[in-house]
Amino acid sequence: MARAFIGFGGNIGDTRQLITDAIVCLAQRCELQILTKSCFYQSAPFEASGSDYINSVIEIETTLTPYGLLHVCQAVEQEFGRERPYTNAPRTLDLDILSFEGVSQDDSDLTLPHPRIIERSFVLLPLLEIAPHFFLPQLGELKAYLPQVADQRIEKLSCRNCHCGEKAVYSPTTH
Ligand code: PH2
Ligand code: MG
Ligand code: MG
Repeated sequence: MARAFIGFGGNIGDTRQLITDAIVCLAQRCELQILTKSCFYQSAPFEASGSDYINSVIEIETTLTPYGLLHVCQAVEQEFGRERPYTNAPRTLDLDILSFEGVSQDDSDLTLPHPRIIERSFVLLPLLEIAPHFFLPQLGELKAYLPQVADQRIEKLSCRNCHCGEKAVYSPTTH
């Protein structure tokens, strides 16, 4: 069994519902279990165009290999109508493997850990919400990178089961 983190994002349609449904879809696979889900975050498109994105991150445990998990993620993207007309085009649903326990690789099809984790508030914030001490051997504690993304607009959305949306906008002094 390996632990892995998957990031979700989208900016076409009802993305909260799409991510929720995609997680249900993943949960039905016997090769993986969902361990933790972050809240939803609304963020400005980063090096991309279109509407604001909704993002979230989950932690899973899986018997799949990294490429096995990639194929599952791509199948879910297809199921939810993902099209790829051009790089960073607006999308219904994007699933990115952020890290896979014990794996560091630089393949053109799958680089692990994800090479841009620390550059993006829409990845760092939900990831650190569910794994506050997340550490990568190459990078150290990821929370150290929060100040570098503090200028990227992002808002934690409130959800039914917690009061997480009460502090609306990320501020480096409160995390
Ligand atoms: N995904 C991208 C490019 N830019 N910006 C935000 N806010 N959220 C995303 O998920 C995102 C992005 C490419 O995958
Ligand atoms: Mg992506
Ligand atoms: Mg992707």
